[in-house]
Amino acid sequence: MDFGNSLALSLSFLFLLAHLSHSAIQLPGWLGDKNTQESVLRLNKGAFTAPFDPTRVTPLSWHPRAFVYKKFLTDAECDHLINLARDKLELSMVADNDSGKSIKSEVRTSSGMFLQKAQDEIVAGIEARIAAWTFLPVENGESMQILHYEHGQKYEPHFDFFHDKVNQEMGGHRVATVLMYLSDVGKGGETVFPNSERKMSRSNEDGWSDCAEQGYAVKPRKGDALLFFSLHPDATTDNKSLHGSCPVIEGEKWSATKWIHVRSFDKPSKHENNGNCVDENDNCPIWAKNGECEKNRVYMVGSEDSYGYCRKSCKVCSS
Ligand code: PD2
Ligand code: ZN
Repeated sequence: MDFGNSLALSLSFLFLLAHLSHSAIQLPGWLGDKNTQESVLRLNKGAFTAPFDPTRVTPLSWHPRAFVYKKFLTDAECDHLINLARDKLELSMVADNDSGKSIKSEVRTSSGMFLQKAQDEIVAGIEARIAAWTFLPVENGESMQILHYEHGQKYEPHFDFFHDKVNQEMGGHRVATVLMYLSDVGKGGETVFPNSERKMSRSNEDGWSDCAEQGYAVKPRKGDALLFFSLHPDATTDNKSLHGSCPVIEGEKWSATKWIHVRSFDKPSKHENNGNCVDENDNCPIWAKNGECEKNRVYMVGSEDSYGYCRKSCKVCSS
């Protein structure tokens, strides 16, 4: 096994450990030991939420890595999220590729708003279920964004990872996105992956819009959730993760987006506090000694659009 693979494996293992130790605080345990259907996850304040049910997850594509979870949300949860957002919608913005600032753009014509993290028990329950599904801790997630698309409204194909460094200061790159569909859509509104290896293939149903023909498409169905990764397992950006929301042709579309970062989005890491001149892994000195600064440059040192994890040991800090 080459080092890239073993590094990715050990990163996954660390992720798992971080997730489990985090879960031990946030999610003290499974209750109800007879069968999964009766089990629930207990949240911090003693509230309960439905567990992650792996039998409802189907892999859609490996390039990009994308999965659909049927009925991830109950109808009541979907209606609750819509009701929290309905009166607070504003024109959606996009991040400017150079400055990282939020700007209005023809690329994205929906309206939306951000909830607060753990705003209420239902939101906290959904966030806990997302963490259980993705193996990524709740603290790595941004607050949930609720989106509303009316006739003709769309989000042109884009990447969820950032092209600027400003937006990576909190939590690093976005590694994964969970898109939850809160309503059925008469026609259109599909999520489309124009660069997917499964181009032009999709489930065998009628009623797809022309826009859905530009790649692999997923139809919005109330309660279903789509998980896809914007980074490869070695933490480089995945150009196959390009995706968009097709124009709504009939009806309206409500969705909720949870963007998840590689590190905590709630508290700044060492990396963000100390002018980037730190190692973020205890193994950095030994890896650097073994030549990994050259062999695994993107992870160790970074690239044009992201910082590496062993900048101190690789001696690339400017200060
Ligand atoms: O609402 C969607 O379907 C959608 C599609 C693509 C949302 C996003 N991207 C996003 O919020 O990043
Ligand atoms: Zn997106």
